[in-house]
Amino acid sequence: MIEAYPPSCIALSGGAGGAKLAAGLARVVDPARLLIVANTGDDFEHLGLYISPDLDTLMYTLAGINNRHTGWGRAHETWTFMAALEALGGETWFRLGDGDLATHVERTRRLRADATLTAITADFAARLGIAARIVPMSDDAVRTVVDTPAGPLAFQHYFVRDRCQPQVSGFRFEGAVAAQANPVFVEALSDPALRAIVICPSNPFISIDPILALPDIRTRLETARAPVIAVSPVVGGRAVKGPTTKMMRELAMPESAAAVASHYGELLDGFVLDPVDAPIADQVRASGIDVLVTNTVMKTLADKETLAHAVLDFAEEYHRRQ
Ligand code: FO1
Repeated sequence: MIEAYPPSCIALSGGAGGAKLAAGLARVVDPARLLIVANTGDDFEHLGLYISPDLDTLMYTLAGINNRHTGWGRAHETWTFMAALEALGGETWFRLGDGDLATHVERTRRLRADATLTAITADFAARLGIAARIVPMSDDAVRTVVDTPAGPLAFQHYFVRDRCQPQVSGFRFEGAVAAQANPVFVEALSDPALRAIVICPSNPFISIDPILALPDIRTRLETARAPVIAVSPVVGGRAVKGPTTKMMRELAMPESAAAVASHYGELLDGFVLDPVDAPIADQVRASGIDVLVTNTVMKTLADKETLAHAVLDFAEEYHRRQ
């Protein structure tokens, strides 16, 4: 087990978009002092396997073995299992690559042997050579349910089986009230060494809100000594990836970065906007949130590192002003 130091930076993240910034942060801070808190609201049981998509996307991305084209699963994947399953009439709407399958089989085996998701993730990450700490937001079951006019949908049914087509009317995070936020996360929030809390550019509704729904987390974030800084997942009125702006439209919200900032509300000390959205910076500032305008579209590793540096400098500037 890698010696755990008090984290200087906590990153809240879902899958693809958030994982890019998490990877950038892991390159610019001492990774042993970076704590990445992963959304587990997308987790589900499928084919008898426990699947945790955002934990896996974060692990694979930090290990450099993520599939850049799909935004999930592994690179250089093979699909023998899927083809064989199809031939047997099994469910293939949720695609499991052969290498990715090993993650789900071994995680499921360990969970059945009473290991915690936290412990399993720490061991998998160490084996993948990841120095940053990745923890699930909770070891208790929290499941995102998508409310639609035709009734509630389990998250992966909405996201993958129905390809985000249904109109959303709201989200619920079943189990969140009774769940215990990961003690590693809770402890880090009150650590005097903490310099920054970063809400990565993931989908606010399905990747970040489940974390914020855990007991006392909003309060702990608001009272933490470190600034809470969110990077906008919306640029020029469009989501960098995924259904964020479609959801905003369906929730009758403006499809703008400013609407994301006000969605997080009181929580935020800082908000990072792409230069495309510089014209709305004053609108966000008007609600008492500091704004940094810098490139938030991460195409290269250098982009991820540059954004990570900018966010951490933004946090240090906040401390200087206290
Ligand atoms: N997303 C898809 O759109 N289609 C898939 O077949 C699919 C399979 C899959 C397998 C493992 C995994 O960790 C993620 C997978 N995802 C797939 C993405 C997943 O639904 C999303 O990453 C999250 O749940 C939302 O960020």
